[in-house]
Amino acid sequence: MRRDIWELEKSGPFDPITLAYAKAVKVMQQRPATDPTSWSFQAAIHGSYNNPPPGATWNQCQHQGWFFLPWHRMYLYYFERIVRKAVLAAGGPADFALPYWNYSKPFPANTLPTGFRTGTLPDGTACASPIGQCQGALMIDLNCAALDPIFWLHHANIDRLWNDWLALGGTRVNPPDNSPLLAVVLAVAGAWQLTRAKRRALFACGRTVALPPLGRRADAACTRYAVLQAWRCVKSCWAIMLVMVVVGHSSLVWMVALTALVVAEELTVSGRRLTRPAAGALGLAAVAVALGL
Ligand SMILES: [Cu+2]
Repeated sequence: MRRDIWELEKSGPFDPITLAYAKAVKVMQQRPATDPTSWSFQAAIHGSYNNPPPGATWNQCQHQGWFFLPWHRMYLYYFERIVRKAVLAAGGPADFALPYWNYSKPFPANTLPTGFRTGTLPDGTACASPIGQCQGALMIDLNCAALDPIFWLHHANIDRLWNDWLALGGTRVNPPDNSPLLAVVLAVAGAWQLTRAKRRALFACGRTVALPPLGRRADAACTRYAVLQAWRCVKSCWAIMLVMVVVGHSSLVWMVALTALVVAEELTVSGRRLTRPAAGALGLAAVAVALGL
């Protein structure tokens, strides 16, 4: 169970949980940088100025997107397991979990917990300090943030807020996994590209008519033409539009690719030659989504 750090530290720095964490941090800092369970390696998974050793996946942190929450939850989960192992190996509390820092509470909870301000452990030994390009206020730099022990308590708090938000209920739910539906609509869109109806609609979509030059007759003809034309375009592209609906606004890449396809088909002379290659691409995308690639 993750606890509120300021509840733990109410009566002073280094309660058993904070102390166990501090000691585990030190153990991890003493491990060689090539050890995936070392402090610097764990931090580098988030971000680093150094080049990753062969086979390591560094610089993975996900920000400014929906993936921020699940990515950091996953990251925190494995980090906590590593810390727990070090805590237990050192004879620390059996119920150890990372505390969280709820900085939205009033003073003093909105300040850095006391145990995190000192450079010395209660036994008099010094905490190791970061080296290289990461100095000073680590949390303001994504390539250094995870080197700061408070980083993990900040993310434990975000992880908690996610749960609190869900617990409020109503429309607050995690987005559903719509990949099975997406695979189906992609397959449908691919198949539709191969039909004669699609090619006929696309051909009709590009047709122009002569309109009366002036007056009410021109207005009426314009309106009629616009409605007819819109209908033809929907008939040509409904399947691709369906894919867009299912994808939603979750992925810019999908939006750009599908819009480019529609524009190329409808607005270029050679667009009609695109129907078959596009069918192939949509079919491949359907398979990729179905396989979870
Ligand atoms: Cu991050």
